[in-house]
Amino acid sequence: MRGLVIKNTGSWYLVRTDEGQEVECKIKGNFRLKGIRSTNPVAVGDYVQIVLNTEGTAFITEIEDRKNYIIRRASNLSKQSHIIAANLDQSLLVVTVNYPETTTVFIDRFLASAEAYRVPVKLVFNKTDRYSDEETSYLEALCHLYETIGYACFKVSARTGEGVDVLREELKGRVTLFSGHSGVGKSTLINALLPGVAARTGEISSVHNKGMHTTTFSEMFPVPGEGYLIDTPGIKGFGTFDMEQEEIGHYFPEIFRTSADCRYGNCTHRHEPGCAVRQAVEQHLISESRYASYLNMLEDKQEGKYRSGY
Ligand SMILES: Nc1nc2c(ncn2[C@@H]2O[C@H](COP(=O)(O)OP(=O)(O)OP(=O)(O)O)[C@@H](O)[C@H]2O)c(=O)[nH]1
Ligand SMILES: [Mg+2]
Ligand SMILES: [Zn+2]
Repeated sequence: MRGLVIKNTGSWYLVRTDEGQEVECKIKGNFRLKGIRSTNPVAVGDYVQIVLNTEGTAFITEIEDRKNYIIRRASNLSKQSHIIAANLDQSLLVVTVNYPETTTVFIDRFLASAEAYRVPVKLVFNKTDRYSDEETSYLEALCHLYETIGYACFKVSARTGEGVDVLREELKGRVTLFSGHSGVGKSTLINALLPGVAARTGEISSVHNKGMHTTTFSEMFPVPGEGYLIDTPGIKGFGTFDMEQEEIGHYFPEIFRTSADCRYGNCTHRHEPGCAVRQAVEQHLISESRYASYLNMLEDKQEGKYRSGY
């Protein structure tokens, strides 16, 4: 029997069969992603074959080839990876300029990783009801920056409903991954977008101005008509998993376009003479914050470490 993995709670997987039945499943056999050690061989969004047993549960016996997937390092020191979700049409990165703060380094690392996995990303700026004038101006400046590069931006408030109808249109007929720091309001937004769904939400800590990791497992919710929305646990960092140093510039669209004019083909845009990217930064054609994020990603390649802070 064929089905879709809609939830992953540690050792159990909830599978919705093509007939619409929901079955709790375990894994049988040894699934390996070519050469990559993963903490979860099967991910939300995977299409699988299952074999029912007499207790009404089932074994997952086969995974269909994935169209794509988003993966990250399981933890700071770990060599293992964690597949966040598979078979995505797009990813929405939920961002807040405050409560909690999302830095441009975090945004840019996420965007670059999604480019590497060929998953289109859009940015959703949430909690517009809560910002000061200064924070609102900063948010406007960020939207302008990312729209100029080519990333669509949406301004919403899950609390007041502002912008939610416009965002709902983006979900129709697509499998969409929701990502972002803990506490930015992913689950609250899902509840606003899909009435009838009850995603669990939590407060942000008043002491640390950070989320409390309320959502602990990825889960797919059906979008009326067609499509799915995937709620995920908040992420702290996004390691540059399986990305080569020379590749990083390819995943910053404006840096990649400009690099065609660098004197050297293998220019890393740091200190090489005739670097068109550095010149564009000086002329404010490429934003300093984007260039800083690029350097930040290059650096952790050089140091060979994963930066938990991003
Ligand atoms: N003012 C305001 N608060 C919001 C908004 N959206 C969410 N919140 C609040 O932010 C807090 C965190 O919301 P969640 O939806 O649990 O955040 P999350 O991103 O799912 O967090 P994790 O599951 O931990 O990753 C809750 O107290 C929400 O009520 C918003 O648009 N405006
Ligand atoms: Mg949540
Ligand atoms: Zn260069």
